[in-house]
Amino acid sequence: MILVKLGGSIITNKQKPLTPNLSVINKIAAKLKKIREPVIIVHGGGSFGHYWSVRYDMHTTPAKYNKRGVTVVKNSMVELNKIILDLFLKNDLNPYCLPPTDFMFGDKADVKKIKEITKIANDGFIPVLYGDVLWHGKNKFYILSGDRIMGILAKVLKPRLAIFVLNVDGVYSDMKTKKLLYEIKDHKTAISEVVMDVTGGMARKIKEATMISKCGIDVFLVNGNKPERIVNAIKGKKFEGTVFRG
Ligand code: IP8
Repeated sequence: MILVKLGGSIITNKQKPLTPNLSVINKIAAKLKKIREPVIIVHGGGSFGHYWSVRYDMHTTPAKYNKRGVTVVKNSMVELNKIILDLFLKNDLNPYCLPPTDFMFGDKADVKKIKEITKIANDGFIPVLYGDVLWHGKNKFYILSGDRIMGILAKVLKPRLAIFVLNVDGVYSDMKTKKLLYEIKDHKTAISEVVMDVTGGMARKIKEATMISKCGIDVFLVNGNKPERIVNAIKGKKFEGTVFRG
């Protein structure tokens, strides 16, 4: 089984609020059709969920956020999720929508429910999960990122490999020359090398990728504008991107 995270930066246009990258989602869906192994998809918020989270100053830390903010973030994620489900359907895939409330209790993962996701994938569906705003208890809410969901799933399900689909080629050691790091084996060195040059988003991905690879799982970071790279990573072919060796 394979875990794939579709980053918000690739499935939406982050410069334009509430704008999906329909052609990219469509091309990725067409490539997923070629995969003969159970796949679980997780997607991010991009110019849908992140746009509203920033407007309402909502973060991953549980707090009493603006109620309207909670509602519009949630609503925007449902909207983006529906766009993805529709394009998967159009490409003859069988998406199975799973909002995080289906497998989380507050900020705790429901391990039984998470194990069920593999069974759904084994039955020929593509479970589609996504980052969202979640109730934490006592009127507090928090943003659960898709990257965090990847870490939670990987720990329980131990997939054959995990892939983060981005809008860049992978992890750059140097943002000026855009020198790509092809393979990261020594995780501590990798993080200290790149963290000063990356955005918060990339730093978070590196953190989750490192954690997942420490469970013995290979983690690939690939550019979704070249969706054949996703297939190459899955089929063990030569590909362009960054691998965190498990
Ligand atoms: O794009 C965030 O998920 P991410 C989801 O994976 C929301 O960080 C609601 C902003």
